[in-house]
Amino acid sequence: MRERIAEILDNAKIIACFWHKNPDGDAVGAALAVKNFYGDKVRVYSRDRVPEIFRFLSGSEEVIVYKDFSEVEPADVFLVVDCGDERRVPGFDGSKAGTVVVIDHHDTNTGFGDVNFVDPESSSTCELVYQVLKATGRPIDAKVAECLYTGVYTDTGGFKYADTKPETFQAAKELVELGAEPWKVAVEIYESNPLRRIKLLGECLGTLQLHLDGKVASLFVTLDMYERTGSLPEDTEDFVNYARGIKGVEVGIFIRERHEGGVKVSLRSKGRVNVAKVAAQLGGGGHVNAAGCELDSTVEETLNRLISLLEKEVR
Ligand SMILES: [Mn+2]
Repeated sequence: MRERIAEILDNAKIIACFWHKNPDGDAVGAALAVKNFYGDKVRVYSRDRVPEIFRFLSGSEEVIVYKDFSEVEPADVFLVVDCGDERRVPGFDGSKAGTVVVIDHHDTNTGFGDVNFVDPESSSTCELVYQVLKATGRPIDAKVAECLYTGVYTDTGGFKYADTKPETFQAAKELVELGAEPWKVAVEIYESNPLRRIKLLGECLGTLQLHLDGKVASLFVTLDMYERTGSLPEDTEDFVNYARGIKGVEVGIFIRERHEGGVKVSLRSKGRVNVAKVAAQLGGGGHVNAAGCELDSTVEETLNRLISLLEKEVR
C-alpha cells in the first residue's frame, strides 16, 4: 500500500492536503511533511489556522485557511491525513479530486478514500507518512524529518502512551538521524506555553470534579474563561491529561464550550476503558485511549450523559 500511495503522489501534478478540525501535531506534521517533501505541487488547506505551537514547522506559513470548501481548487489528489471520517474535514467534497487518498491510524476510520492506508496499530499518522515517503526512494531532508518527528512525538505524548512500540522508536531514531532535533521540538511544543494558556489552565483546574468513586475526573472551559484570560480554544490542547493524570483515575474528561455553540469533548483513558466506544455512542470517534465528540448541549448536560455512559464501562 505504501508503494502504491508513493506512486500516486509522485505522479500527481497537484496535491491538496487536508487535516481534521482543531488540528494536532500529528495532523500538522503529516501534511507539512508532504508539503516540504513535494514542494510547490502541494497545497495544504485548513478550516482552522495553524495552532501557534506548530508554527515553527517549515511550510506552516503557507497553509491556506478556507472559510467555505468552495474555495478549495480541484486537484489530482486530495490527501487527507490523520482523519478517520470525512465529516471531520469541514465541507469536504472528494468529487473535486482525481483520487482521494487517506493516510490514518484511527480505529474508527470509515475507509472514505479511494485509496486508504489505515493502520490502527501505528502510533501516529506521521509514522505512516514516513513509510510512504521512504517508499519513493528519494532522500528525506531535515525539514521533512522535523515535521514527521513532531507528529510521532506528540501523538505518543512524548513516547509515553501504550501505542509506543519498538517501531515507534525505530522511526524516531531514523528521523533524528535525518536531522530532526528532539530538544528543539520538545521546547517548541512543551516549553513555549503562551502566558494566556497557563492562566486558562489555572481557571480550568478550578473546575476539577471526581466521579464514580474517583475513577473518572472531569475538567471544563467556558467561553467566559477564554474572555477573562484572552485565550483561544487551541490553548486547551492536552488539558484533558490533567484529569487523567490523577492517581486512581481511569478516565479523564475535558469539555470546552465552542464559540459556534455546543461543546467539544475529549476523553482519555489509562488503558482498561475503551473511550472510542463511548465517543462513538455520541457520534464521535478516536482511539481506545483517546477519543472525542461534539455535542449541541451544555457542559452540565454533557457531563451527565458521559458519566452515565461511563458508569457501565468503569465497573
Ligand atoms: Mn494522530
